[in-house]
Amino acid sequence: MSFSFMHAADLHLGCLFSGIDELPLDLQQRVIDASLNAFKKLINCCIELSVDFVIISGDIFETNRPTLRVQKVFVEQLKRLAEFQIDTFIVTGNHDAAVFDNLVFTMPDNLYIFPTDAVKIYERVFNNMPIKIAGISYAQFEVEDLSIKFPQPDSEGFNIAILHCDVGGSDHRYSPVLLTDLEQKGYNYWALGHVHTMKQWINNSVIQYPGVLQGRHRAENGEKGCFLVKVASDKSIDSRFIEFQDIIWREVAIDLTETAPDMLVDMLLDVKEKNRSLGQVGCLLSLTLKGATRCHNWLQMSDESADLLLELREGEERLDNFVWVTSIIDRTNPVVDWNDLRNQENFLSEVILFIEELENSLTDQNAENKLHALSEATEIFTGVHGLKLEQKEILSKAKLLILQVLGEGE
Ligand SMILES: [Mn+2]
Repeated sequence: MSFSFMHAADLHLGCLFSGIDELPLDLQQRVIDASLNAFKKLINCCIELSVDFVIISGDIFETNRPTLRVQKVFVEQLKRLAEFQIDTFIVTGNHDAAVFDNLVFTMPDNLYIFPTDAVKIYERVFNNMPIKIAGISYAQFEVEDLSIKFPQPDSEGFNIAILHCDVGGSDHRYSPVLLTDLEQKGYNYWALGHVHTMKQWINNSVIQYPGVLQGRHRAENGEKGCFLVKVASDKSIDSRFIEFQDIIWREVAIDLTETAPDMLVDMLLDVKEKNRSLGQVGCLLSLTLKGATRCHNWLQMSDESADLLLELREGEERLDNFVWVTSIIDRTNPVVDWNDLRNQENFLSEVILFIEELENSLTDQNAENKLHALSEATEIFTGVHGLKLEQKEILSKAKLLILQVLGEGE
């Protein structure tokens, strides 16, 4: 290996988290600190692995006026890197454009902030390999395509470009760029920021987004982190994703088809423990229950489902590696003997057979029209709107609904 670096982006230090109002206060504080804790974990790892430098590709801060506390954590952590002679290269993004004009601490000497008016290039040599690191920062919240400002690099050594941009994006505000334009520039590595989920395109150039370091709400679920990039003396790139989140949002679907009511609580407790064993972080877990199950009727009782949530949350607020069940979404159906109903030769059986006929001819245009009407009727009856149901799901809902209306349900 010739050298290595860490490529992070979108730290959003000091971000506000959404959907945490119902958490106990201890856990709320833990979530509020999560972006800072994830950043500290990243710095620990850089020191442990002795990387040669760190790149942060914009949106380091949630706003361009971070609080004193957030600024202090940032500066303290960079100073720790300085003690180990690890440089940090930063561009600003749309969230933190011009933030460095607003900070009240002196930045350490190991921090290199790219200017906003033109691409700047820093040069380094690691194990005899010359490295050039090019980048440009956002001057304000909205910018045009900044990639055109990057010069064609020379072929000597290893060339890195740092940019906060929207690859393939149609939004004109955040430096929309074309993937092919980045590829044609000839840089070995494009260290991108802005897109919050990890994404990579590996061809002649390695072009990648690490995504956020810490998820900020339920939609940013799953593992979050950044790339450890190792470059060999032949310039080949080995890039590995490392998790750094301090709190993880997870969504788990559980099929209860085979679950009897007396197994339900133990089964969900077991799901909770399995999630805890996945890592030493706090977990905010949303459960969706599915399947035609004997648990359905019990789950329909609101008192019981509220109790179930309390049972699953018991004692979690005291644990470092808590698993807090944020919600239980009940999408279960009752158990119905369709064969029996089908054979009854009455109005109900005729309707069921009609729906099943539709199920069997889903590709037919005529069926599409009937299906549309059926979907609207289901929405009117159930009061559920705007759900983009799959066609099959619409039909199975319609079947259950007709059963309910005609009074044959459990
Ligand atoms: Mn961002």
